[in-house]
Amino acid sequence: MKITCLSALLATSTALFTACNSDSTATKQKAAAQTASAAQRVYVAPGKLDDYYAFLSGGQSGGVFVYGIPSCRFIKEIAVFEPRAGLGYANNPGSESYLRLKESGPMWGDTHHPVLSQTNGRYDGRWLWINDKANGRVARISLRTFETAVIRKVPNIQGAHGLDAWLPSCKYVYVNGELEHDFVQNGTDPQQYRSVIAFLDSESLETKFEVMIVGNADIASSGKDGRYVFSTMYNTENAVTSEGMIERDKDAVAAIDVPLAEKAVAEGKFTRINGVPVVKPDEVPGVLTLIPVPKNPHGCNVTPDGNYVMASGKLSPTVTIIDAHSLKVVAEPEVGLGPLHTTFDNRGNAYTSLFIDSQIVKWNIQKAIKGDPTYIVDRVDVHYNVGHTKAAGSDTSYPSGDWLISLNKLSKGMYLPVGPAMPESQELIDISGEKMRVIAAFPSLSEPHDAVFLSRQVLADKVVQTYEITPTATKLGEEKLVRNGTQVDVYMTCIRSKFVPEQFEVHSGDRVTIHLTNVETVRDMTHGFALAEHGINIAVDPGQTQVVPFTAGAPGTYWYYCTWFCSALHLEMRGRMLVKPIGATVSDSIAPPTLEKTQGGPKQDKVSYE
Ligand code: CUK
Ligand code: CUA
Ligand code: CA
Repeated sequence: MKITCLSALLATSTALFTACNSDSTATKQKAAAQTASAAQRVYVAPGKLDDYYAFLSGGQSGGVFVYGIPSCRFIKEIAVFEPRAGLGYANNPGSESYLRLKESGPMWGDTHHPVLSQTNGRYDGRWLWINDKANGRVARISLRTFETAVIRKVPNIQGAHGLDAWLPSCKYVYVNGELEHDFVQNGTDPQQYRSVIAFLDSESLETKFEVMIVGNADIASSGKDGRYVFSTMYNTENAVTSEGMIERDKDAVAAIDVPLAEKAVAEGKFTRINGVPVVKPDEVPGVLTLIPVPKNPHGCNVTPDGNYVMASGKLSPTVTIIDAHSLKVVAEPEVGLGPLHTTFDNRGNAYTSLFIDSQIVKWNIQKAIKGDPTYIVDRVDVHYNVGHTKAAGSDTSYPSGDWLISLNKLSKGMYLPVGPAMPESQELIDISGEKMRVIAAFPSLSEPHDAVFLSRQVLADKVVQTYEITPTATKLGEEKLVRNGTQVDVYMTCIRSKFVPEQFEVHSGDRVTIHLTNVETVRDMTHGFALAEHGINIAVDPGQTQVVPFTAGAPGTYWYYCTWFCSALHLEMRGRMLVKPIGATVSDSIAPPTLEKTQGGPKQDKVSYE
């Protein structure tokens, strides 16, 4: 009845409204007021900026989605593991982004865990790391440009799942190998399967060392004091079937003593496997501690003060609270069915996502530790089957305690039906008060697993207006064609509303490379370059140079044109590649044709308007 009333108020449908008459006017007014104030909470007027950038992993989309919070407006997709013509990313063989992605593995990915860089316990707005679970890769995105800067395959890892930065320094990012495999012995004997937790230089993403584990590592969260990092393990059985993986009553949270691992590497106590120093815990006592927790835990989250690790029970209706320094279990409060991930505010509360109950439960950490039965503060229904949940700043030492996002796996009837597959759904929850309040829901492409929020103040002045001009950029007035046998390099510029050159000549079968620099100096003036019949379409942002190699096709005229609507003369922003038969005379000149030729023919004497 409550829902019907709400729809009646929104839709002002007489029929529905009549159906609600049993409810009091006061209830209706209250509902209307709540709806109105919820709308106000998320309303960001056109031209006004949101308070937060929310980075949502794109799951099978292979990238990262940027949303404005609280408006829930979709702002941008950052392409990482999958090409995007519209973003000028990795779709053109030969471009830097293409080569970087290609070199690291397949041209697609499965992104789960976005992680922001920190300095002194706060987000610093430098970098965002993201994993590719499917192909064992990690990428670093520069937040100056919101572009992928580095992608690396991590040796000895299948299923790069949990990801976090080692705090407080962010010297390493570490990534969990979720899928045990045979990199040690190279066979198919499951007894020999192992996995690793890999420590990567946080800037270059080069793997510095790994710690071997028996079983797997799922979700990651770093301690805050430069000592331990934590990972949940659901397959301590080292089993290869679903039944086998739930055999034991207990699994574990793994704690790795990072300074001790570093020391072992420095002292040569490791085995080099596929080029990487791998530390084996039985050779370095203390490097790995397994803390028993109820079977098959999932989320792993360290509290903002760095004192506790929360292992969310998944199969157990509990969250295990572990002292992050002594590694002892201090409490195991029941929270509800299917606890997956836990996040924090700035007032000592934890918020745990309950997959089976489709709820977020808010509970007080100290009360739970002290055994005070009133530790549950509030519950709120979400729609439906929540996976990750994240409160603003929860991974830092200074959470802000205002907003929480619930990343729901199913949206069922929440949006217009668009076929059997429905969009993913996120809900924005106001956590500033004692009671949580679901304020808004917004759909997204498949499928965000996790999210992080960054305050606008941190980033606003760090994002650059244009790309830095590279040494290899083509400068305005220095455009040229360089022919070397069948290799032809065309150094081209573009600026509203012209390519220079607007024509060049090659032979059929020539290897042509266009070095195209967008010489615009103002933000947002992106141009495109699509070349007919040659399978090429790229975007070039202000200051950026894109390199476009291809083989010239059959003799003929091929237009290239700008694909981004940039000016009133956008349609006129085009030029010709003139392909001559092999052996024919070609000109190296890129000068525009004489006026006479410019006009082409046959000419129309006049244009008739009848
Ligand atoms: S996770 Cu990757 S399976 Cu709970 Cu972070 Cu979704
Ligand atoms: Cu340049 Cu359209
Ligand atoms: Ca298990």
